[in-house]
Amino acid sequence: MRVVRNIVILTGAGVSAESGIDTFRGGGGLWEQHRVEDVATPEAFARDPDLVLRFYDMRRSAIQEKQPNEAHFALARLDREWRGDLLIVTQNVDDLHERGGAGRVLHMHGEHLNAWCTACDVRSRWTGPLIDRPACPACGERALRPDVVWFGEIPYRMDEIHDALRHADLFVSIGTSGAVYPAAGFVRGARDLGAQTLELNLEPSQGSAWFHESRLGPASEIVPAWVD
Ligand code: BJW
Repeated sequence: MRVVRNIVILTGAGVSAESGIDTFRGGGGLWEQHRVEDVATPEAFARDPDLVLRFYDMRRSAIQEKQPNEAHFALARLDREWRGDLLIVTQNVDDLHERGGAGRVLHMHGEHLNAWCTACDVRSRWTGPLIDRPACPACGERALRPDVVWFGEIPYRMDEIHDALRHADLFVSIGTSGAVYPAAGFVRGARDLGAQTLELNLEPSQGSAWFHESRLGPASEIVPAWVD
């Protein structure tokens, strides 16, 4: 087995579940209350922007009251102490990795606390509601949308992610169902290139068979146990 120097960690909604942020799939998941097609596609936004903006305003306001949990803190410790390359690629749009103290974080599905101006293409920090159509701080147009990646859109910074995966000795997936591509395909790519692969999740994910090892349990317990 090769020596581990470079680590890529993929996180999903399960890492924030114990902070009180709903996951997407499964019992009680967000998609049980809202059809994906109604709220998380560019077509939905074009058809009913008020519905989509209200959905994201509600979630943006809720995450600001949530706190990082032991899984976020453990990953931040690893980030601080690991001397090799390390990248936390998160599918989450919350900021709990950063508030937990992690620095090397890449948000491939965007961030709730950013708005994207479709008129001038500038992204700005945005913590308030978008339903009232506020003006873009850069160009003044009322064309802000949540800076998140919807189905059918291309996730962010894919070149950087692929580059990190190419050099990874260890790929760890935490709290994600493996239902959404391209993130669901990272394990196969990393493994084909020789990385060891580890899954930490409450239950086996859809891609479980691709991992060399799976450890099951709540993230707040199994992530610190793995890190420490
Ligand atoms: C715990 C726990 C605890 C609970 N402790 N664990 C190939 C095949 C088929 C389809 C496609 C394909 N490639 C692309 C597609 C289309 C599509 C897709 O994947 N569809 C599938 C449904 C099949 N993908 C796309 O459209 C993507 N774009 C794309 O592919 O562009 C083409 C392209 C890519 C690359 C280069 C060039 C071109 C875009 C996908 C965008 C996803 N957007 C969302 C919404 C973001 C904004 C928002 O928040 O509203 O992202 S959807 C939603 O799913 C969100 C999440 O990031 C994402 C993943 O969900 P996640 O994190 O896995 O959550 P859950 O709920 O599914 O799972 C939670 C897990 O945690 C579970 O396993 C629990 O057991 C566990 N858990 N509590 C530990 N306490």
